[in-house]
Amino acid sequence: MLSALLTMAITVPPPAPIAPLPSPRQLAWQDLEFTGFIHFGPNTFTDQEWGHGDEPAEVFSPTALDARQWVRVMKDAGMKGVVITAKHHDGFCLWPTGLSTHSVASSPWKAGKGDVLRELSDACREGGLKFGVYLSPWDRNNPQYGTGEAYNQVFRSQLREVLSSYGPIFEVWFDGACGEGPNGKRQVYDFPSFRAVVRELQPDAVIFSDVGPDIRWVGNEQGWAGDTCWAMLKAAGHGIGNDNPPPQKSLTEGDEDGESWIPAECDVSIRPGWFYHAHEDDKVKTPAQLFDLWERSAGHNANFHLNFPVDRRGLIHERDVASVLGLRALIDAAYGPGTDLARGRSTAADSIRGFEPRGANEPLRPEPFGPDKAVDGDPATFWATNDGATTASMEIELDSVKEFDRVVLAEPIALGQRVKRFRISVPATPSNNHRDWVTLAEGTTIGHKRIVRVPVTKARHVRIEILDSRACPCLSSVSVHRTGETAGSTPD
Ligand code: FUL
Repeated sequence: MLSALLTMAITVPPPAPIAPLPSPRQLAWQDLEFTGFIHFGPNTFTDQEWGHGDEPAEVFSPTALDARQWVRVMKDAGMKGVVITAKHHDGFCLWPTGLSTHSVASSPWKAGKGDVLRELSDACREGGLKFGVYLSPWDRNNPQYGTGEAYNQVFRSQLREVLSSYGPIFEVWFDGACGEGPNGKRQVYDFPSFRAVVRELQPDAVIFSDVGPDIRWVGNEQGWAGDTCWAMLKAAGHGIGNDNPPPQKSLTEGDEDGESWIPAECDVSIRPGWFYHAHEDDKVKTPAQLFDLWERSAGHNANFHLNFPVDRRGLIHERDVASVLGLRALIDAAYGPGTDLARGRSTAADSIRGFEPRGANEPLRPEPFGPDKAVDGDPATFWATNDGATTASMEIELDSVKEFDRVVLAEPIALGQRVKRFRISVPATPSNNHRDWVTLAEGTTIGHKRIVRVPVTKARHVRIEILDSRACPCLSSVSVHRTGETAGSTPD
């Protein structure tokens, strides 16, 4: 009897996915959550943000460049990958390109024998960090820029050099900027052909731009995504950069009815500038400011992409290191192992996929989509409801009355992003009068991870209600946390 019931339970089919869906490369990228960005090049030495392209290669002269230090810092901060400005708008290449003389090969660094991409990709491989590249199509040095196909050919060849010489690349970052080149002309970029090169040489790499195709810019350079943040976007018909971008709101919040799955990446610098300026040494974002941004990016269904302006020595500056490690300490204190008050606690739900009422004397049977799957710590299992449902509610009983100020929700996004509106509540009195709940927070989207800030609350029971959903709701995780006193507290 028991084994018959077990078999039945195990054969309950999962909900059908609802399009659009993430590709495997997009799913893998979203799990990274936190990645590093490095801006380094002639601007570092000339105190500029946008070089003009006529800076002599001699200016590039780091005295103690150590890519292993960069990787160590980023690993210790909990980042999972790094993207470096292989070429910024000034056209200077951090690798010895065969397509131009404006590169490390003409610089005094290592007597022209150095290759920053080699050093960083080697350090990444040793340290277990994914390696990615930013390659600016805008090139203020290349004489071909602005000539049409001739420059597009140069750019594709540069891409080929970079994508075929340094091992696996996880992200290719296409900046949308399109200004004038040395001949005063603007270039019409052939993005479809650029993307084809990436797909050919690095099929697992995600391509970032204003409109994807894999990852979208979040619409600001401050490091946060909207409270509402869909992975979907109405991208069709929209180009990159000045070329008719979708409304800002769409980039920041996504589009519930978007036809394309293009999740957001929140890029921001740890200092005001992207490149190093000594006068910004006292303007490094504090751990609390970074924690606030981390929660509003990684915790708003996006990834947090934090830039380090590597300094003139070729190192991540001590103050930046201290701040980002301070961020890590705040994340660990709030969300690290052992902090989740809901993990493994008992749960109940008003709706369970495939649930069949059992007789009084029948044994309890495992429910493959029970609410316990949202608190088991396994992202592969999830609470799900029957097809056709658009609302549902589950409760968690903590092991005693606990104090908390964050509730973190997650959907199994491989099945598509579903939830449109949710509410979190607790009993009005800790004695748990279930007829009398008070709302702590209401929100809209969930997606990969939604960190919900709630007032500091003492309760034993926590209720999550899904109030509306594009398809039957599913939650792969609900966790409950107390952040430290110094953590960010900017309201949503
Ligand atoms: C922008 C560029 O113009 C900035 O210099 C920087 O690289 C930033 C990440 O992207 O579009």
